[in-house]
Order: sequence, then structure tokens, then C-alpha cells
Amino acid sequence: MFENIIVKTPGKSYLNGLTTSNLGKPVFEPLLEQHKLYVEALEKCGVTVTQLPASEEFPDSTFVEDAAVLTSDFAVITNPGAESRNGEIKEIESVLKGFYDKFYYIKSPGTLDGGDVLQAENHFYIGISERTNPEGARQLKEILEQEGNEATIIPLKEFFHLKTGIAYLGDNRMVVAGEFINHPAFESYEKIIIDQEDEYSANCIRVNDYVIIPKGYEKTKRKFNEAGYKTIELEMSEVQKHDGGLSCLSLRF
Ligand code: CIR
Repeated sequence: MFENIIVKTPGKSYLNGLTTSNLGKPVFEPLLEQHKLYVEALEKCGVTVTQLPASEEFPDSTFVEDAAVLTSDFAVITNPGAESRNGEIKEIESVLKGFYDKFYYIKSPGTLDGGDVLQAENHFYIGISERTNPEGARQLKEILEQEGNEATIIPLKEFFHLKTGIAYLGDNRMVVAGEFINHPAFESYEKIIIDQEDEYSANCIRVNDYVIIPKGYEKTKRKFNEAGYKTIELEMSEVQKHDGGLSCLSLRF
């Protein structure tokens, strides 16, 4: 069960943020509306939402997930791999001081984005991507193992972040797309397989009694419902334009 969620309102500078997509320039008003509905959906899931104000200084800072890795006992402040995002960790660390006593830090030359970390009970999967380097992944694995968890490092082939293509639903069940469908690391899980044309919907979040999924993926929705999950669908068009998904917009703990 999650009790707390941290989100951050997007600023106007979001429009100048990083992206690799060719989906066009985001439009600010619909983006704000999508973010507002995201917060309302989380509240429906029964969590307390802490909403940080927009900061124009950091265009990508609404993607709070990348600045920290949170467990029930401790927080790891990351060292985001994109130069323009690195300063985002200061605010997130000071906010997390209100929730956690125990902190670890990923240190240079290690880099790590929270979007590359997936928790399945006490087993963590750490992607090596354009943002997370082998040293950052190694540091996080060491921290997690020292705290009694297991950790597996997964070099990515295609996905932007690890969680771009995978989600954990609980009950030993993974949602997998693309390179993770037949990946040996996830062999022991029951899987919900996402079709190639619906790949974006693999980035979904289980929050207590609901699975929040992006709007417009009927097949994915049916698969979740048939597996017994209640779903909430959210329009994510303006977030997707900047490589973001449902998980990126929050820290859940
Ligand atoms: C970036 O390039 O950093 C942002 N435009 C998107 C970050 C998405 N975050 C995530 O998947 N955890």
C-alpha cells in the first residue's frame, strides 16, 4: 500500500524540456489539465498527495520520479544523468527530509535516474540506459543489498528508461513490453504482455486498489480488467510528447 505521493506542477518552461519523441510540441494548458487529473486520480486511490510548486529553472522537474528511489525504510537521492536535470535533486531531498530519516546518495561518476529502477517486493531491477551508467547502477545495487534487498542490473537495448517498458503490479505479476517480454530476468513472473502498438501503456502504475493506465489503449485496459484489476484511464498526450509516462510524474511510498 502507498500512503504518500509527491508530484510537482509543470512550469511553462516544460515546453523547452528534453525529448527524443517526434510527437510535436506540448501545449501548456492541456498539460496542466492532464496533471490536475493525474493528481485527482491519485487521491481517488487513497494516498496523501504533496504537490510541489512549478519551478521554471528546471523544465523537466515535473518528472519527479527521476530524482529519488524510495523504499519503506530509506531514500536514495539519485544523480540524474541529464545535465539540465541534475539540480532537481536539491528540492526533492529537502522535501523527503520531512518523510525519511535515512538517506543514501548516488555519487559521480555514477549517474542514475529513478525511471530506471523498478521495485518488485524486495527485488529491485536497475536499468543501464542513456541516463543511468554502470557505476550508478552498481552503487544503487550495493546500497540495496546492504539494506537486505536483492538487485539485478539490466542493460537496456531500446527503451528510454527501464520503466518505459515494464511495471510491477504486485501478486508476482509484471506488465512487459518489447525487450522485456522474453527477458530471462523476468521469467519467474506471471506476465501481462503489451502489444507493440500499445507499448506506451506498459508504463502504468498500481496504486493501492487501482491500476492507472494511459487513455486510448483498449486492449491493454481489457487485459488488466480480465486479470481482475480496476483501472483508471488518463489522457497523457502532452506528457508523452516529452518522453514521460504515468510513473515519471510521481514518487510513491
Ligand atoms: C527527460 O528527458 O528527462 C524528460 N523529458 C522525461 C523523463 C521521463 N522520466 C521517466 O521516465 N522516469
